Amino acid sequence: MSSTASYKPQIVWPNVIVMLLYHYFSVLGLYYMLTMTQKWQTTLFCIILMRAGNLGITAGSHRLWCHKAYKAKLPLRIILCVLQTLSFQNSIYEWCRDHRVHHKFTDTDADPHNINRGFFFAHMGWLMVRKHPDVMKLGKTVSLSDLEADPVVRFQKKFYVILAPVTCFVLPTVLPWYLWNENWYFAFCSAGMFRYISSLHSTWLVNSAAHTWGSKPYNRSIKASENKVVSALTWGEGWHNYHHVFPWDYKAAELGTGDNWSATFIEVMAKIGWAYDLRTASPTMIKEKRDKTSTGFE
Ligand code: ST9
Ligand code: ZN
Ligand code: ZN
Repeated sequence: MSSTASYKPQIVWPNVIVMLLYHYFSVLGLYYMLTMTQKWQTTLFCIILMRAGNLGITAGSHRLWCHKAYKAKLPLRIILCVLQTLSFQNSIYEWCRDHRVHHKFTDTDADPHNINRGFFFAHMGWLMVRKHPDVMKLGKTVSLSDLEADPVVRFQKKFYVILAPVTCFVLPTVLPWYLWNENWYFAFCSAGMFRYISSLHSTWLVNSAAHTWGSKPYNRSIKASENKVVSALTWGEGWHNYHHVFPWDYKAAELGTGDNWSATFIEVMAKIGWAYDLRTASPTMIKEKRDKTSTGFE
C-alpha cells in the first residue's frame, strides 16, 4: 500500500493550543495598540520589529539561505540570522529544508504545505499535524550541505530553543518596560504576540493565497500565482508564479513593482559590499518562458 493511501493526519494538540493562546494575546495586543492604551513608543517599536523580522525571512532565510540568490559576508549573515530568529518561524535550517522540499515537490503530498489539502492546511494547518510520510521520504533527496557548512546556521540551530523565545518574546517585552517604562503586559501582547502573529499570517499567505489566487504568466501547470496583495504584505514575496520558475532570482519578481523592499535592501547591501554575486533572470530567459506559457508549450 502506498504511504498516501495509509496516511491519516494526526493532530498535534499542544501546537493547536499554543496557536490559540498566541492569537488570544495578539488580539489583546492589537486592542492596546488601536486604543492607544500603550505608549506610542511601544507601537513604533512594534512596527520596527515587524519590518526587521520580515527582512530576516525574505532577504535572509528565503533569498539568501534557501535559494542562494546572492552571497553575503559574515556581518550581514549574522544580522539576518538575528532578524530571522526574531521571526520565530523555525530555525534557518528547518525553514530552508521545508521550503526547498516545497519547491521540489510543489502541490504534491511531499510538499509540507500542499495546497491540494485545502487553504487552511496550506496556511497554518500544516503546523498543527504530523507531516505526511512523503515529506520525510522525498525530503531526504534535497541537499542541505551548504546550510550544514555555514557556522551561522549551525550556531542558530544548536541554540534555537533558547534563542528564539528570548529574541521573539522576552526582549520585545523587557525592552519597552526598561527603556520607556511601558507596562510589561502591554509590551508582551503587542510587541511580542501581535507583531509575531501578524507577521506569521503575512508569511503564510504566500503558501495559501498565492497558491490560490492570481495569474500564471510563467507556468500554468503549478498553482503558484502572481498575487499583488500578498506581495504588498510581504515586501515583494507574492510574485509567486515567477518565483517558482526562477527561484534563484534575488528579486523574486520580474518587475520592479514598487513593493520589493527586500530586493532594495539586498541592492543596498551590495553597494556597501556585504552582499555579492546577485543572481537574476535575463529578459531573454523571462520572455522565452512567457512565450512558451502563452502558447501552451510549457
Ligand atoms: C512557520 C514557518 O510559521 C513558516 C514557513 C513559511 C514558508 C513560506 C515560504 C514562502 C516564501 C517566502 C517568504 C515570505 C516571507 C514573508 C515575510 C514577511 C511577512 N525534509 O517537523 P518534524 C524529518 S513556523 C526532510 O518534527 P513531525 C526530519 O528527519 C511557526 N526531512 O515532523 C525531522 O527530524 P529533525 C512556529 C524532514 O513530527 C523529522 O522528520 N513553529 C522534513 O511530523 C521530524 O520532523 C511551529 O509552529 C523535510 N522537509 O511534526 C512549529 N521535515 O528535524 C511547528 C521533517 O530532527 N512544527 N523531516 O531533522 C512542529 O511542531 C512540527 O514540525 C510539526 C510536524 C508538528 C508541524
Ligand atoms: Zn510556493
Ligand atoms: Zn522560495
